[in-house]
Order: sequence, then structure tokens, then C-alpha cells
Amino acid sequence: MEKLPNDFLWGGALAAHQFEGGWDQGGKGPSVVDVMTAGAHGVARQITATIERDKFYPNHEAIDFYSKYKDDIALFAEMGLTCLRTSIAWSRIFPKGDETEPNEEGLKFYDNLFDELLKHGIEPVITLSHFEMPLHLAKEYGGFRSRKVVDHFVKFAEVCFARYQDKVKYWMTFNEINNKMDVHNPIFLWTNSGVVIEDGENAKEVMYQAGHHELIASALAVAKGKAINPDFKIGAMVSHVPVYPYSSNPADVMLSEEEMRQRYFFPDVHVRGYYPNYVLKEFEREGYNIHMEPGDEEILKNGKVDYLGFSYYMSTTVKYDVQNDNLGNIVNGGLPNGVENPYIQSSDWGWSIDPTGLRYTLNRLYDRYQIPLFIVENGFGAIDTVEEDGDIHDTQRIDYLKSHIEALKKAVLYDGVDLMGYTPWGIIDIVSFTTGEMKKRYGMIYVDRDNEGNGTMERSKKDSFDWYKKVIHTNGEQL
Ligand code: BGP
Repeated sequence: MEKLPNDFLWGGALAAHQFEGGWDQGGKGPSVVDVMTAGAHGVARQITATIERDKFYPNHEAIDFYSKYKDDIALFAEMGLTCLRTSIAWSRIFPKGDETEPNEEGLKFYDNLFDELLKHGIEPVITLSHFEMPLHLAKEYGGFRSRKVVDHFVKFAEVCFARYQDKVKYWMTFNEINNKMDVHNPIFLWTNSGVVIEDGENAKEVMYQAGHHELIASALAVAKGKAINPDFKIGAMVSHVPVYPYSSNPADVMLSEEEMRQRYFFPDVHVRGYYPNYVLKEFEREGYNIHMEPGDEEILKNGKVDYLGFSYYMSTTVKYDVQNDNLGNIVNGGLPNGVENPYIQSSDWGWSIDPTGLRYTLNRLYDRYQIPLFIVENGFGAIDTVEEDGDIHDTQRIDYLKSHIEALKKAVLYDGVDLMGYTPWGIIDIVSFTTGEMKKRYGMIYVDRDNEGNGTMERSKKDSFDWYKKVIHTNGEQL
């Protein structure tokens, strides 16, 4: 079999709020995620208005990368990573979000971080907004409900592009911009957009309005970035969960097609630079009044992304319901018609394990967009057992990653998909986003810290560490 391209990027993915800690250090302001308490599987995280003394906020300290970054980066280098995906915590740079001048100490932290990565030959891949909006923008402006927040985001992006133009080449604007299509789970609208739905409001309409502002903000940022450094590669980032039809019944097939629009809407606009007809029809049908300004069409057209980054963890399956005639009826954010897929097993957190779905996704996205793709998140969240001798045999994680790398190799080498790289999620154990737990671990490096914040924070290598090192060293040949 042919080899993956020599410049294929092998990395790991992280997000500032899930691993940096130092939530109030170096002049950083609180972000929307800093007021979220820990939850558990089936227990939702609470969004508190301010920091309450008697509550535990897992992101505050996280794994203290803020002070340990040099040692951690040395471990990443030992593993052989050629890139590292992380984010710039927006509220480190603009603590409240609407200041005129950025916080120099925050900017300096990322100078140091990028210098350290580059010193080890690790290319930074940077997300500008990974659920880290300054809390002040959410509280005072209603987050991305307000057009004013577009200007604040674009300013933040411009400051980062200018400051790090010689250190960072690969950028993404918003992490999983589309996960808020699931309007029933308040944490998505809050962390994505700084939005809380008020009684009597139509959540879907508010979601589209905030989403429009984010798409405009992203397009404006892309154009600014290109003006600062034409060599930048600026991408979008979406969560991709393919929706399969339960059977060959054409009604199941059509239903899955309709539900896939929830996955496609945001990347359609990011990549093509205009709204797809199926969403314009939905606005008309539902009577949504989405405020757009003159010139917005032009902005979207001029701010198309260079590549599409996406997360892939699992697939879902839907079944047509004759009784309720659920075809042509997809106004819900979640997947109300979801059913279990008898061919697929799930993790302890109920996330299905479907490597073929990754090859399928790569093909569908590449056929649709014809621009380079980048798998910027994929991985297996599981409970790890530390043996008496300190070893961690995370065989299940290795199996998961191995089968997904096999799938991506088929997509590149057999199907001809243009894929830039692969950055498995949580290369070092971090705080889980959806549950706020530590025990849902993705890392190849173990961190001694539990759900309540106890532990030494010591780092140790799991079996997957050496396994991934070999994968990178052989450019994916030896799995
Ligand atoms: C994605 C987010 C990440 C992340 C990952 C895994 O939605 O971009 O921030 O954490 O999912 O989710 P979790 O940590 O809840 O297992």
C-alpha cells in the first residue's frame, strides 16, 4: 500500500480551558466555561451566574498546564508529535472582551508556548474560540445575539494574527460551531455563543441569529488574517456525526438525509460562502426572522475557509416513524428519531464506536466541499486503571485509535481524500467538556487528578504513548 504524504501532520488536540488552568492568572478574565460546575454521565453541568464559593469548578485548575507547559511539551516532543492543536483563551487576551487594548501578559504566555513548541519542531494549530468567550460579553451583550460581539471577536482575531504571524500558520475560527444545533442542551448555546434562552423564546431562531453573527465574524476574521499573512491556512471546525438510515426503506434514507443538514449547514456557509436553500426554506416555513445586514452576503463570499477541520467520535442512526410522519419535520436540534444501530458497540459514556463512519465521513465531506480536510479531534473517553506497578494498559484506546487510523488511511490512499493531518483528542488527560469530569480520559499521558480535584498532578505514560510514537515514526505504516 502507498504511504501517507510526508507532510501529513500527526498531533494531539487540546483546548485551553480544559487543560491550562490558571483561570485567574496573568490578568485573565473569567470565561463562560469558568462558571460551569462539574457534572457526570447523565448529570448535567450547571451554568452559574458568578463563581460560587461552595462549588467546584473543574476548569479553574484543570491540569495546570499553565505552569507545567515546558515539561508537558517535552513529553509531546518525545512522542514525536509534529503538530499540536490548542486554543488561545480569548479572555487571557481580552479579559472582558470589549477593552481597547489587549492584555500583554496573556499575549506573552502564548508567545512562550508557541516558541517552546517550535523549538521542538511542533507546529501549532490554533483555534481562536474553543468555548472560551469572556464572561462579560455573555452577560452584558447576550453573547453572539449581539452584532457588537462580532467586532470584539474580529478584533481579538486580528490581534492574535498580527502578534503570532511568524509563529502560527494553521488557524481555525470557532470550535464545533455547529454543536449548538442541539438547542435542547443549554451548555452548547452557552459555550459556543454565550447565549441563554429566555422563556417564550424560540431557541432555534435565537441559535440561527447567533450563528449568523458567528459566520460573519468568522468570514471577517478569515479576510483579516489573509491580509496580515497570505500564507496562513485558516479553517472552520465542525463536529461531524454522520446520520445513517436505519434500513434501506427510502423513508429512512430521506430522513437521514434531512437530519444530515444539521451537520452541513455551518460548513456549507463557511466553505461555499452563502446560505444553502434548505435553511432559507426553513426560515420561511418557520417564520424565523434572522436579521442580516446589507453587505453580509459579500462578507460571507469573501471569507471562505481554506480547509475544513472536524471532530469525529461516533455515528448515529435514524428511523422513519410512520405514526408521526417525521419526514420533512426536522426542526429539532437533537436527533429525536435516533435509534440504536445493531452493528455498532458503544463506550461507557454511550458514544458509538464506528471507524468505518470516519472513512464514510471523509468521503462525504470531501465530495461535498473539495477542499483539504483535517481530523482535529477523534478519540476514546474511558476510565483508566493504574496497576500496582504504575502501568496503564489502555488497550481499548489503542484499538479505537488504530481502527480509526486504518479508516483514514483507506480514505486517503484508496479513495483519494485530501487530508492534512490527524490530531487525536486529549493527548494528555484533561477535563471532559460535556461532563466536567477527569475520569473520562482520552490521554496517552496520564494525569494524577480526580473528579473532585484531588491528586498530585503527576504525569505518567500509558501504553498508548509508545504505541502512538511508533505510529508517528513510521508515518502511519505500523499500527
Ligand atoms: C468536543 C469538544 C471538546 C471535547 C470533546 C470530547 O465536543 O470540542 O472540547 O472535550 O468533544 O468531549 P468530552 O470531553 O465531553 O468527552
